[in-house]
Amino acid sequence: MSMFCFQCQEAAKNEGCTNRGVCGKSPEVAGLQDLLLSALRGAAVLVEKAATLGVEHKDAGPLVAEALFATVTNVNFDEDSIKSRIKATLSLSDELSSLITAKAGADGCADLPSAATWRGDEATFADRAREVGVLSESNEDVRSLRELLIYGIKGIAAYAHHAAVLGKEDASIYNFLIEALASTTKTLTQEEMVALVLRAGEVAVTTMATLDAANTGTYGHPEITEVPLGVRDNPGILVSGHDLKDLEELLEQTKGTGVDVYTHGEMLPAHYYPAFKKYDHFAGHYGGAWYDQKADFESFAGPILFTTNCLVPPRESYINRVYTTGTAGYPGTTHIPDREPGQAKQFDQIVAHAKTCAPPNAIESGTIVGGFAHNQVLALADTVVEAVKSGAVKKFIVMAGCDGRQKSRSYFTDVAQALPPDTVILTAGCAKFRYNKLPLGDIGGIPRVLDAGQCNDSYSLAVVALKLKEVFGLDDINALPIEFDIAWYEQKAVAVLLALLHLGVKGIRLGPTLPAFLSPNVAKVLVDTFDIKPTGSVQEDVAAMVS
Ligand code: FSO
Ligand code: SF4
Repeated sequence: MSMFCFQCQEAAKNEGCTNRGVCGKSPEVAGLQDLLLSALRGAAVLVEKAATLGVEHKDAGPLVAEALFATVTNVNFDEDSIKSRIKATLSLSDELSSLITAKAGADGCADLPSAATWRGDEATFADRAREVGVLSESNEDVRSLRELLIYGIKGIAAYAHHAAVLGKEDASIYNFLIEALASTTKTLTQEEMVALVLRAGEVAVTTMATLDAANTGTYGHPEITEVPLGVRDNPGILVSGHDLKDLEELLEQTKGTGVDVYTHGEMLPAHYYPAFKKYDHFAGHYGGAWYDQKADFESFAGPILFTTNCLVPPRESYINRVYTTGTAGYPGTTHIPDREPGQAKQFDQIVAHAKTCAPPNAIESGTIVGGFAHNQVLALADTVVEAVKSGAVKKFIVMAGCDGRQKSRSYFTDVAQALPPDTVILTAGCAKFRYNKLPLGDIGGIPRVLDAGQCNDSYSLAVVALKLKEVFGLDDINALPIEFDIAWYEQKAVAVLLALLHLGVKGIRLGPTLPAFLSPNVAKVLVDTFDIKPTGSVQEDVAAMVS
């Protein structure tokens, strides 16, 4: 076994990747990510220790959040990038140790776990990584609860980082990241570990609300929008990932250059924001979900900018057109450096590259409709409530989450097609690409697929559900005519799932498989407490959901 990782839905044999990641992650990068996690745990212990002495380190929270984000599936495959984050984390720990020693003497740093005391240079990273991987915890239930918590906070960290880029930060979120990381070095009871996992759900709600406020405060509230799927005659740049600030700066820097900008994958919902509509050269959406990127990028012909996941190891034929920025990274691609304080990122290289490329080849035509985030749906509340009262809409099916490569994910397309015409699908995240281009029609003007936005905009679906609960005078969200049939892939979906559990949602169907990192006992806790169930056959699930 040269590595062990089971953090995403595509873990080999639904057990774990042991030689090379199904995602393309090398054993070397997997080991470095394990070491980065260990260094972060150690730094978190020192942050907690310093706090007991009244010492705060204001850079710790953002550093930890960004580093956690870099270890999310399909974000960063670049050894050098992960190594520099390990070094930055160890430097943070050095600073904290000095601060603690200055306050409390040498005894201040006594009795710390090895995660907090280990130091080493690059030459020692690989050996240390072998000691600190996921399997270094031998008790499978402890391992399962710790990893469930770690994956939840990876998702939270990603959303917190996006909000921070737009100037919105919440110390309570960073504090929880620290508390959760440090907790995994301690001997806790099962109840204490479960409680932390459930608190991660609460913090995930706070974080998605913070990001929602950051996005809507900066770019306006998403509104119903028809997004073109065809192409124009100019060269183009394709933007993928989730970072709206990167998109904004690229749109500014491509104004008047004769280069158009298109979205791919999870960047589709950018079109729903009023602030981006003023750019005439924001030309439309190109292609399908992230896993379609190899074919989509071949035919796109121009440069592609990855602002976050999901990055698939690029083919030789187009790797020279792939640019990464922020937490994203892949060896052999060009990385656009972070912005200097008070300045925009510099995208001139990618713009110059685009000018040398042919226009994109058309792969689709027509438009796609989205923009049903909470403000827009609540503006239509009367119509929606009337449709429910009249019986025109019998059920809402929340099919949010992520898409992935596995063939079994056709389940979600089949469910969308098999649902009766008096049902409405509420979606967010890249899961939508399984059914958002199907001709499912509308109900009295309400489209049968309502796309709220990116995976973090699952928050919008929760806001809508809570509003409906209030309108219908119910005291339990589960009494609403709403079913949850969630597709998961990576760790942001874990955060979204924990958020739904915190909001009291029960009976969620989760697919296409239950997470490999849930031990039988931990899975039982979730099933018994929240009635979570794996997706089953299309026929049975549809029948149960509409009954
Ligand atoms: Fe998808 Fe990838 Fe948004 Fe994820 S593109 S899978 S949950 O990164 O974040 O929905
Ligand atoms: Fe395997 Fe997923 Fe880990 Fe990649 S992220 S190595 S596919 S479990």
